[in-house]
Amino acid sequence: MSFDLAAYMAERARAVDEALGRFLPAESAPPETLHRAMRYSVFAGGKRLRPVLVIAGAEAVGGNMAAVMPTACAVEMIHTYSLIHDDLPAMDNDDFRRGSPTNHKVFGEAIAILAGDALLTLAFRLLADSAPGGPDGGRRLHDVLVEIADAAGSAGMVGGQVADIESEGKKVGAETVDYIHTHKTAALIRASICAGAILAGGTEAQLSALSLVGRDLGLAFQITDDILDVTATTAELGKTAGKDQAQQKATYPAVHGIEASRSRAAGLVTEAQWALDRFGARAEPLCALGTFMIERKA
Ligand code: GRG
Repeated sequence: MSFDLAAYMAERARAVDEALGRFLPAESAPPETLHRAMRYSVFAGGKRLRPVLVIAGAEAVGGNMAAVMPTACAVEMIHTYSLIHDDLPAMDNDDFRRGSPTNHKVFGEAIAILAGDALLTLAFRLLADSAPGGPDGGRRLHDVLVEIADAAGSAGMVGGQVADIESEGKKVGAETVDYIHTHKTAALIRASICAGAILAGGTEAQLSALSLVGRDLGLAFQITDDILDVTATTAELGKTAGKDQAQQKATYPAVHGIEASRSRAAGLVTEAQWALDRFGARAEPLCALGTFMIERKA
């Protein structure tokens, strides 16, 4: 029987939602507006792909969901902060995200900025408490903090976002698009898988393999995102379609064309799935998530 990814994702996303509900400050706790804004975007209906990848990364090396749940939630908070800030008028200036009005449309720009700041900070507060037991628990926690901080900061997502902004309206080459995609998107996806595997005690060899798998899957995810921006509708995406072309963004289809972009994304997933072979049945979820990255419709 083939692996039931929909059931796997639904079950884990449900557990992540429940944990996020506990980790986020209550709406009734002051400052209420800020906490409402944080919860508004976190619970706006995301796929929970990155927290599921933290869990799947842990499972690939024999770990389990409960032990990595705070880390999984931290990664989702960092992702949500990036979306809130990306949607601001100073950046992508979007009115819709996850099918609802963007955070600044509901709460105003100042609160949206601060909700993003508070989510990023809370994520690291959660990570601080995530050390696994055992003699090397402290080292594993250190390695996870380094992975996630590097992936989220100027060496990762923020750096990629800057390159993205600076490339708008310019004719850029394949190397620049690869830089943007590997930093803006793939870095956090790679770090999600690796963080789960580090906490679960993956060996050096396993972590190197998963690092490459994460990079390939992250790049395939963003290439697919670029393709969907051209081929899907606003209703399907829950955000404005066709914006990349309108804003003259550096994308895979713009540089390579749609067909070459599709085959590059498929090639990356195949490469990742080969590398996952050595993990056996434990990596079935990661393999299936790879296929999902390129077959998703939103
Ligand atoms: C503002 C620091 C900063 C960074 C922004 C992540 C990002 C960088 C911008 C968001 C816009 C964008 C197109 C990002 C690429 C990554 C991406 C496709 C995000 C959407 O991720 P999904 O599809 O979203 O997992 P859901 O809503 O399902 O969580």
